[in-house]
Amino acid sequence: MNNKNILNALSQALVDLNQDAVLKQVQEGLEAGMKPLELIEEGLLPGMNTVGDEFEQDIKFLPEMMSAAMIFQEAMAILQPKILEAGGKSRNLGTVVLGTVKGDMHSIGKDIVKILLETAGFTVHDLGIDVNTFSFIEKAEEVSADIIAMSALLTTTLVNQRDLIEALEGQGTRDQFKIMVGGGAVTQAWSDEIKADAYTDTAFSAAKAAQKLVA
Ligand code: B12
Repeated sequence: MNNKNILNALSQALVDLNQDAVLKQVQEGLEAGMKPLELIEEGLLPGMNTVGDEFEQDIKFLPEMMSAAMIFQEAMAILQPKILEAGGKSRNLGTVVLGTVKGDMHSIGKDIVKILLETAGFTVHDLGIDVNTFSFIEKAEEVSADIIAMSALLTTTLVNQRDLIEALEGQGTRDQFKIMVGGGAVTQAWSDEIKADAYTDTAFSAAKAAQKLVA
């Protein structure tokens, strides 16, 4: 199978919720010399987006979305160490406090952002999911973070990104931290509106944007 076929088969296997086939395609891709990031961005992600579209159209339902997420995470368990190996983590570019905002349980995108920030040379404090504003700020102050990075996948939880920026403004410490926002619900327009310092729509570009922010 050529690389394009492997990516298509990988994507389709995730849509079919066929874990064995997903892991087989990941393995085949790696054996064919494909980059782990390519398998994620061009195989697993398009599959996950299709699952999301089918959920919206009532073709798939919540348990199926959960299976897709679990299979995605199994594939990441194979790919993540390979990405970190290739990164060689010797520098320390800065410190990032990362999390998914209050009310939001989506973790997959945040986890990929974490891996790529670490690969780029950042120390990342991952606060997990459903993180309230106070916890973000408390941790950022404790570790003297350079960047606070917030993920939001639900339109209803987006406001929590704005709340954090307003809380920093309220206590007069907005200038101490750069703020990055991302996740499926975020747009450049929203990022501009809340005066975040950076928004990107992929984890790869998030790592690049973070490097610019601390340069
Ligand atoms: C998997 C999934 C779930 C899983 C999550 C499991 C997990 N451990 O994460 C489960 C089943 C739990 C779930 C639950 C729900 N979900 Co859901 N889910 C999805 C799905 C299919 C995929 C999300 C995902 O992981 N994508 C892959 C990752 C890699 O993409 P990503 O998160 O966008 O991240 C990339 C970029 O955005 C960026 N990025 C991410 N974070 C950050 C942060 C920063 C700082 C930066 C710079 C960049 C960045 O980098 C990443 C990699 O490139 C999406 C559909 C979709 N197409 O996104 C729906 C979706 C997000 N879910 C949706 C909904 C409605 C729900 C539920 C409300 C359903 C329900 N009725 O209960 C619940 C909400 C639970 C809660 N309180 O959070 C809607 C949201 C609609 C909206 N706009 O508000 C979506 C869009 C589906 C749809 N089309 O309707 N979900």
